[in-house]
Amino acid sequence: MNEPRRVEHQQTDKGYVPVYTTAIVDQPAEYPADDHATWGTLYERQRALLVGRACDEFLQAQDAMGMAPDRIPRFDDLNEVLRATTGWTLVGVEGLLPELEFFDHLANRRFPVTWWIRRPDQIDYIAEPDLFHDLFGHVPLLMNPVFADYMEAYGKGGVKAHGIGPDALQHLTRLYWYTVEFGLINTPDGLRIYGAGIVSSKGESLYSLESDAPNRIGFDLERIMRTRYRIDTFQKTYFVIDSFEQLMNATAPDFTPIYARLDAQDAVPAGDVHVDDRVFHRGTGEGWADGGDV
Ligand code: HBI
Ligand code: FE
Repeated sequence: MNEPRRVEHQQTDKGYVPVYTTAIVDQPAEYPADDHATWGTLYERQRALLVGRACDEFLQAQDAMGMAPDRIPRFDDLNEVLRATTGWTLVGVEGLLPELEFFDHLANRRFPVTWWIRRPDQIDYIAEPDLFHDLFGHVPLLMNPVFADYMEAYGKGGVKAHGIGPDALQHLTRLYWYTVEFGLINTPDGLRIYGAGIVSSKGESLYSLESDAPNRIGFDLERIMRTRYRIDTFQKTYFVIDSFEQLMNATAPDFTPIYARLDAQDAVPAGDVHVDDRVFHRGTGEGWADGGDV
């Protein structure tokens, strides 16, 4: 089992968390059999759930990259196809990066992927992003040209927001959370998942589409940037985009006046629904995957 190296724990705004060095590291030449087995178990379990639940772009990209359950993919192999398709590459890191480093990578079409995978006893949940979350969850959609443009634009916006201050950063981090991590997309066949935090989670892959508990609200940039979120439970609200173009277009304007407007408004609790929200209801036929209640 490869353990993450050079880990220091520090008191940060996210609590007492491991803060890793920001260095780029090479993917280990070899992984122990246990690690490959963990990858395979998670890969097969998620793919079985995601056909009919994840958006086609995600599933097709994952296949096009040659990802498979038998072994942990090699970053170099993925980079060949990814670089040729959208100009993105993966870089190995120890784990969570300080925001500015993370944004700078995205702004340069580099996605930081944690080089180690969770232990077998963490297979159902791990509090921080590991190789499975990053590689299985985040990387495939970087093959989609429009989403790839959005991720670069997001990184550039993040570098700017970091220069403006912590409030702007908080607003922008919510946008990442409710799109890149926990986003849903509306399709002619119903609602589908594109968020990495959902596709890499067995429970949330089901809950996000089939439970009556959470709200599902149409994409609204400022509504999202005002809405709080929880990092330790399933989401109380999912935001639904109509297309990746909608996401890209929403990030085209300069956010400075938007941040000023948001600073003058209260944050919205994660579970709230407003009268002017475009709400997706079960049973209206608007975008429901079939499946049991969870
Ligand atoms: N670092 N390696 C890594 N991966 C992430 O997904 C990540 C990060 N640092 C910050 C961060 N995500 C979030 O704060 C984003 O919302 C910006
Ligand atoms: Fe993530």
